[in-house]
Amino acid sequence: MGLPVKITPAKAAALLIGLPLISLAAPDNFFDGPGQTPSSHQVQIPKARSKPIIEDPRLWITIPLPNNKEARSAIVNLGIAIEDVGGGNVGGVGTPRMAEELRQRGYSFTAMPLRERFALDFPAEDSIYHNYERLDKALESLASSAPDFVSKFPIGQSHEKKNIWALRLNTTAAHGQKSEKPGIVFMGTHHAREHLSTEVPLLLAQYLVENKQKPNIAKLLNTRDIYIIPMVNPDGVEWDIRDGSYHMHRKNKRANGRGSIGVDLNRNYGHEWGQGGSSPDPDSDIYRGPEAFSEPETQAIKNFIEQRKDNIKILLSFHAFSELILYPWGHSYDPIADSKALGAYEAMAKNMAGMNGYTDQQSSELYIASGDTTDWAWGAHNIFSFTFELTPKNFWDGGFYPGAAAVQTAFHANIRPALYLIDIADNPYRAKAHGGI
Ligand code: 0X9
Ligand code: ZN
Repeated sequence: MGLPVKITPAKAAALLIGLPLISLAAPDNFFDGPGQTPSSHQVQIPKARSKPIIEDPRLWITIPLPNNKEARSAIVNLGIAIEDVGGGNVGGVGTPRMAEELRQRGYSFTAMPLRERFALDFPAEDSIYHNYERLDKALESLASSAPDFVSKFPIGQSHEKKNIWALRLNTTAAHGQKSEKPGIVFMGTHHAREHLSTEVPLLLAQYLVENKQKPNIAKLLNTRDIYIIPMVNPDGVEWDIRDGSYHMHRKNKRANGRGSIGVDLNRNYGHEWGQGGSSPDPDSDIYRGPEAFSEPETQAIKNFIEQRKDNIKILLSFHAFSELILYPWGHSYDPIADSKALGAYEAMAKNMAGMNGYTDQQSSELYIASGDTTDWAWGAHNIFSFTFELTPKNFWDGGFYPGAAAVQTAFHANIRPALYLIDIADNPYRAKAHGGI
């Protein structure tokens, strides 16, 4: 759900004073599209440029709202992607047309160009994060450091033909061989700007390889089939960090026409696709795509899971931010129908919350969203599936771009939950809350 840099209270105050907050009293032509407002905080643009600059028409919209899921779902159903909840407001990303829709419906709100709201800093200090090329190398070096049980392979390609890499840790089955062992898959970066969600699964892979001699880790490695896919949306990641600055890009790189870019991969999965909390508008940050699984990236995940559905029992998709542990359903306020499975979900979520301090809840408690990874993995294949919204807890502590220090914080918070899930993948129904497994 955020900010490009660590924002100190002083910086935040300067930001609020220094940037024009556009309210409903703004000039009439404000909602006419991009390029209407002067900016003293433009994105830094290098002089030589091979591609034309694409103006970003999106707005940061702040809406005073009662603190309940129905009120938030009404907002996402206009196509606005909610990114921040708290203090009596929600903040999110929308288009001028969506702001106009809010106005017509009588909402009071403020809106300002996203590029002004977020173009505050540049990521030289964040070089600890992995772009696509560095991730490729890191995975390669892990695989070659332990060829006896680690393999690296592509599960498909993105729109721009980048390989979507997976790492497999299995002590008995070589790459391509089926395994009888219970399987688990960790994923990161469906959403481009959530870079921390690449780092945590990558560090998990490194941790498992480096600690393979420790008895508890050796036991997990010997008895499980572990997959790690740290960057599901490589095109989006590269687009978010183009020009050495952050661009608040969420979606993939599908060319929607008329300069509009991207499908929200976490609205493109095929369980109850096209329902609430997703948008048919290509300009929306929660654009669901023309049909379920229209995108090569979600197709790759679908094929990957379906080839292994006999042994994959658990899925964890890392996102950012808010420090939440979410489980299905996301498309409906109803709980899942199978009460035994619901008990197992709740117990696992509660236990993991006890380890990382995050808040555990059904996904739709946050807001309705249809077409996400976990609804599909559970709905289509009964794979116990979680979304973790990583650190920070809120927008003012860095949002999507919390800085280098957040990498260790997020990893340390989540290594125990990750090991717990690997352990319980043999039978998630043995989960018991409060001190049990
Ligand atoms: O909206 C999303 O896709 C996820 N949040 S994020 O800020 N990373 O974009 C949450 C998906 C969980 N599902 C529901 N809230 N229904
Ligand atoms: Zn996300």
